[in-house]
Amino acid sequence: SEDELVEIMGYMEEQEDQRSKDLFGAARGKNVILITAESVQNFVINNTVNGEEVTPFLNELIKDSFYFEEFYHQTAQGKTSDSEFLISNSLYPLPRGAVFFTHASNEYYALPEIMKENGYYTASLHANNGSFWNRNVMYDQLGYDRFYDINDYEITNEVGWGLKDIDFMEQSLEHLVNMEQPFYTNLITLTNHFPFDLDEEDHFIDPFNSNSRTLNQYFPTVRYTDEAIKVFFEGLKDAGLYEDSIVVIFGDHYGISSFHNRAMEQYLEKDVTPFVEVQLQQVPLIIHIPGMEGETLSTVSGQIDLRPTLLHLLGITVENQTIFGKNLFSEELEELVILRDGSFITPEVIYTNNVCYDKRNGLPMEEIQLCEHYFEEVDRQLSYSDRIIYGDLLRFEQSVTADDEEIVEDGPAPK
Ligand code: GP9
Ligand code: MN
Repeated sequence: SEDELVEIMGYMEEQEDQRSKDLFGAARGKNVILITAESVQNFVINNTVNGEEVTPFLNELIKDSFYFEEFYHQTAQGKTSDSEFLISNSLYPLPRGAVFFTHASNEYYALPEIMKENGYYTASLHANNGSFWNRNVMYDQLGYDRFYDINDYEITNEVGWGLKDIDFMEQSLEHLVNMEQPFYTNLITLTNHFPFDLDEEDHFIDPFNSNSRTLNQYFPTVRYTDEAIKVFFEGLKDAGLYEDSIVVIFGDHYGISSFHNRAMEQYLEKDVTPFVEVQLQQVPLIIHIPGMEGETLSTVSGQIDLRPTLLHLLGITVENQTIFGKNLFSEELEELVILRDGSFITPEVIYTNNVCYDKRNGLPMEEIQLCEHYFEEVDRQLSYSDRIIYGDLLRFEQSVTADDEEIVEDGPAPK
């Protein structure tokens, strides 16, 4: 009967609440190691090319991790720096230009700063020029204690702009070993960057075979980064840091643009419609907490959600903050992910280019209301976020929230 279902659903909700509560502080006090996996898209996970796994290490790691299988990048022209902005601030990047360049002197209340307030040493590690994306300026605003840039690495093995990922991981480990604990760090990889050039000797798998040299070469470079992450985990264990750390791996943005849709169709063996193109904006999110059981979550989620999710796991509550992301373990989660171009995704629909697609079959829907319902919310979030950045509004954050508290004090006493 209906009552039975109500009872069962009530039970499920309870379970969920309990899980969220149990996870609060599950990683309290641990070192936090983010790995920004350059250009790694989600379609390579648990996938093969010429019969060989593209990401054998990550595929194994996922079994012992929280793996969000429908997690979207929300970056725009600021590429990697936009991903850093999303994760640090849980705000949207700008529709044009890179906020790291255009608004680097704004007031922010960013994740590194919050971690610092909670007793963490904070650092970003990236073997490229410190001025790339204006990082050396913006990082001060975000609250990093230290930026390990190209000058902190011995250039043993170069590709493109920087050190190859395996060397980068080995040398980064030395920095971590000498770091004050607990630390919050972001390791930004580089080898898997367009145009995906890599010496033959570093190829663990063969390229794909299509008329897109870019897509063909993408597979061996992703495979190389997967190997670098494996090397990192082994090093972490050897150094005795593994048990005291959590590792969060995520893709920063797409690597294969729509110019390569034809080759992509050949690889995926299906048409790349606008519906599929939005899904190709999925990047992996893997949260590995040593000793915890793995779980694959189908929650519709995005980079903007990482900060509150991470803080939940660390058991850190932030009082005065202006963010758009949501704790992905929350019991009241409304699953809505907004991409920077105004496309959006829910468990039921994908809206892009003025078409509302039904997720069950990938076809345009007759009932546009299912999408229309979200238009206001999507506009509001993007425009509020833009206004915060353009108006440097976070400089008022502490005084506005202090005013709020006064109002509460003047009001009726809480029961
Ligand atoms: C540059 C690296 C790559 O330092 O983060 O930048 P991208 O081109 O991906 O934004
Ligand atoms: Mn990038």
